[in-house]
Amino acid sequence: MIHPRLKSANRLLAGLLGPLLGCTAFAQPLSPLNFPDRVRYDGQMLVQVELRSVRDLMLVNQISDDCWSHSAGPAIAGGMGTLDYRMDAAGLRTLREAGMTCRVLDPNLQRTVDEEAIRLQGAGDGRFGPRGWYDDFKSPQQVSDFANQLIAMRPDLASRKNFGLSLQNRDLYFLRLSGEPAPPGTSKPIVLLNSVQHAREWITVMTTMYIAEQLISGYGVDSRATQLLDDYEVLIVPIVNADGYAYTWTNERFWRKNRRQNAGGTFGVDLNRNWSFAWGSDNGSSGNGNSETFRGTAPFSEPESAAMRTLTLDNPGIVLHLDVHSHGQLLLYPWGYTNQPAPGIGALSKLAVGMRQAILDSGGVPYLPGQCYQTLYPVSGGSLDWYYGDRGILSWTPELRGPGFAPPPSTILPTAKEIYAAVLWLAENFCEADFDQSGFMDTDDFDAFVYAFEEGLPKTDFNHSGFVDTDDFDAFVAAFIEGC
Ligand code: 0X9
Ligand code: ZN
Repeated sequence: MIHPRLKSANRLLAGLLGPLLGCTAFAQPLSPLNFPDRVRYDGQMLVQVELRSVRDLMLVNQISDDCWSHSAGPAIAGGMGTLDYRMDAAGLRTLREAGMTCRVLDPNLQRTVDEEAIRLQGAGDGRFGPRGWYDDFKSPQQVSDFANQLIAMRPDLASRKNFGLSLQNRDLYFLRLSGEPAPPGTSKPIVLLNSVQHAREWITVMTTMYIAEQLISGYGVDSRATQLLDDYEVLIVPIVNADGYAYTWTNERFWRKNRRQNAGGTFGVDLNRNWSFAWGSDNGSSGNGNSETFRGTAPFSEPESAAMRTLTLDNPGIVLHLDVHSHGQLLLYPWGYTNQPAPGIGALSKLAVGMRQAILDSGGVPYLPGQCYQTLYPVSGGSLDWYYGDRGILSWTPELRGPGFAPPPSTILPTAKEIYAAVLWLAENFCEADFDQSGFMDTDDFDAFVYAFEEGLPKTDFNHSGFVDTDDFDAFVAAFIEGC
């Protein structure tokens, strides 16, 4: 803790020197270092815990509520896998005394946070190194400025729109990218990407911004970027949890939730437990405001998740969705709320396996595809299940690279590049004519379409015109004949 007297001396000094140096406090780079009230992590470490039984899991959950990552369950014979937790030395001792195998991944989280803050302060002068904008993580303002620069580069391809306000009245915005327009009376299928529902997962923002940049700067130059923007419209929400993300830059680096003041003096709702599909289960979320997975008082009680819902309903052409998180090198698909397989799991899994391969082919690291519930842990009220279960939109949650939430900045570009490769592959291999989502196309798809079309179901609006008519039938037949 900084001594309060030192704090006021600092303020005094800033007040005197600011005008002399011709600058104000706001001209300083936004670095956590400029915020003396930030939460400290003295004595805290990141520990990878090997779980062999449910008893192990229960014990570790008594020690720490802050799970940071996850490895594959099947990776350890006869066990349940490993999980990474933030804890102190006493917690580690308790686990070891109970016979559990623990590996300290980061012995000193405060040092990691300090090193990052010093680096970010140095990087805040507007000059870039060899990796350009991806040299280091970027503050909310820097992300917004970069979005504007991208749009200024190609206003014919890219635009930006606000779609709501956060709890603390920050603008929530998305980028819309699109090349050739759809034929009159129809619209193109839409890919929706969003990052940072969880405030501390900074690398996810860098990744979706990289995808935006690659598509914009690659249009007309790179055939794959061009094709993607001609075939689809792409919506990108770089910052869902606007208040939480800002808060991690100023006050608490490892904050996860939004900034709701809950009853009982606790703060924050986990936005990824606040969606209405399977909301409310204690298996995969918590009813306790103190918990890192607090689901809120009602589905969509939070303006940030509610605005995402509205954005989605306002864009009925969305066919693919990625909710980008970190970390764990996973490609998760529904369901999160149950271990039962989702109907249509064939297509979800086949496309996840394809994305894994595309990542590897691009020179990236291995990502493990799998159903969220078993591959990671139960999640109820998450966006993944809502997109798939409520809207019928194919949805995945990539968990990007770590280590931790403050990885070295050299991790940013390789991570962003591999996820861009996955998105390109996904868009190129997604097949709307696989109507029954079995993972391959056959006469069952034809039968399923005809049946749904006769019923007038909204999902047979195949040309995305806003209503179902014989043009949709013709569009489906054309796609079916073309094959996948
Ligand atoms: O717990 C989560 O919300 C995600 N993991 S994280 O470590 N980034 O917090 C996993 C979410 C998977 N998606 C859904 N089941 N909705
Ligand atoms: Zn997350």
